[in-house]
Amino acid sequence: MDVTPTSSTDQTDLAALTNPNASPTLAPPVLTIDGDRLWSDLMELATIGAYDDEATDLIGVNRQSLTDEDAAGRRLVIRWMEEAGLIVTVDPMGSIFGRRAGLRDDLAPVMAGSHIDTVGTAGAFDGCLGVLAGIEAVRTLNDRGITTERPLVVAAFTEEEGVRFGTDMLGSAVAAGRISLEDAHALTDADGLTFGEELERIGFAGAAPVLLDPPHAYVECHIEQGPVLLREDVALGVVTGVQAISWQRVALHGRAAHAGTTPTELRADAGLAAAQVIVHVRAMVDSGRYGRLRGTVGHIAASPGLPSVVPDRAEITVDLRNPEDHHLEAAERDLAAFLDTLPDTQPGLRVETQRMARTRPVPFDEGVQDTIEKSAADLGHPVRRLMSGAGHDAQEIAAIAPTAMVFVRGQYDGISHNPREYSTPEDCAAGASALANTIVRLSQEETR
Ligand code: HGY
Ligand code: MN
Ligand code: MN
Repeated sequence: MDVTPTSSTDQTDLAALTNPNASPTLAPPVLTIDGDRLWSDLMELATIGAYDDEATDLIGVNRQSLTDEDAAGRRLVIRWMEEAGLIVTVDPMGSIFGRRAGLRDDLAPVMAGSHIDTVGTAGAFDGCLGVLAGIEAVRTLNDRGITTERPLVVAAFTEEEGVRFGTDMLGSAVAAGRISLEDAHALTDADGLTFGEELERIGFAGAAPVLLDPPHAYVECHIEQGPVLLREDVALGVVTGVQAISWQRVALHGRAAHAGTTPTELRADAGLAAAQVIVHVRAMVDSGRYGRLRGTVGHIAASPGLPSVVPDRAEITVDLRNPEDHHLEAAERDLAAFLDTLPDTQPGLRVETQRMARTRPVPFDEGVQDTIEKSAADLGHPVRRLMSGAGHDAQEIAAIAPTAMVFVRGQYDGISHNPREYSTPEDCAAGASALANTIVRLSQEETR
């Protein structure tokens, strides 16, 4: 890590940052974080929940929220936060906050954060980069003896992925008031264990307030998880917002029957119905009627799952996304109308749907975007502004504070939610340095 004041003015600026009476408007020095230290943390955290991924022949990460692996990852991150001098608190969702005092400690803090829970087939970067970059920014300030005007907070929100308890951005949605603590604690996983029970079991039911005091601003550093920055040969992106997300579970109830003896016209084949839904989702996307709709049936299960038995039950999840909410609503109506027609196609077939998640498109704060762009430019990095295809904690915190994100280029066409997810040490360091400089700039602001 090194703060490299490039001119005497920067020296003055540096002094200004440590002198409580100095004018906070001086431009701060350009900070560069310790990329090796950040990379070492990323790789160490990735060992927790590591598994041999047969499909890719790589080491993947499975550290789903509130598992023992997640608890171990939490303890490691809390240790790193405390070693960096942060005062750590935990809220009743298990979200972790590390606070660093500012010269004007009564002011609302600048917050940087993300998540450390992962999907079941993850790489080392999704979420973790944002939390560890926040800690690295603090270490960089410590190394140079810089105290920012405003306090800083590094956050790790619980269950951002939503793959265990069925609703993504859960911890940040509760902190920002979109989902109640009671509803969140009542959510269950595939084994019927509730979020609340599992949080108690791993010992992370914290006593901090449920609702987050609105920070002055929130910035999240995240791997892009898509191909745009790589294709345009740009290391960093400034995120303009997040598209709308709709998750629902569809259960199809038919009738079990012998695969050989049962005439086709007497069947209520749940597996067939599930296949028809999957084809219909893709047909909606290909129709062009719903703008830039993306549709994914990620979970497909049929029971009893035996070769000679007609499935009597099938369950699928439908993930629909769209930058324009009116198109997403129209696609949801289309799907609902299609599901209503299915019972007529097979006598006795019944269809059940359950809403899992629904978030609207979220635009990010222009001013925070501009601050990120300035910080990246100070580091010699041009940026590309882009919308996020993935959901993020930032979209929840945007409801209570000016918010934006810095994206870091991913390799291998930006694959993510897969062990092949990868960004280079250099690009991760660039993203973390841009984050560090952004939070310092934001910490000097009187108001927004
Ligand atoms: O689903 C998402 O986009 C995010 O990874 N939770
Ligand atoms: Mn993420
Ligand atoms: Mn993710």
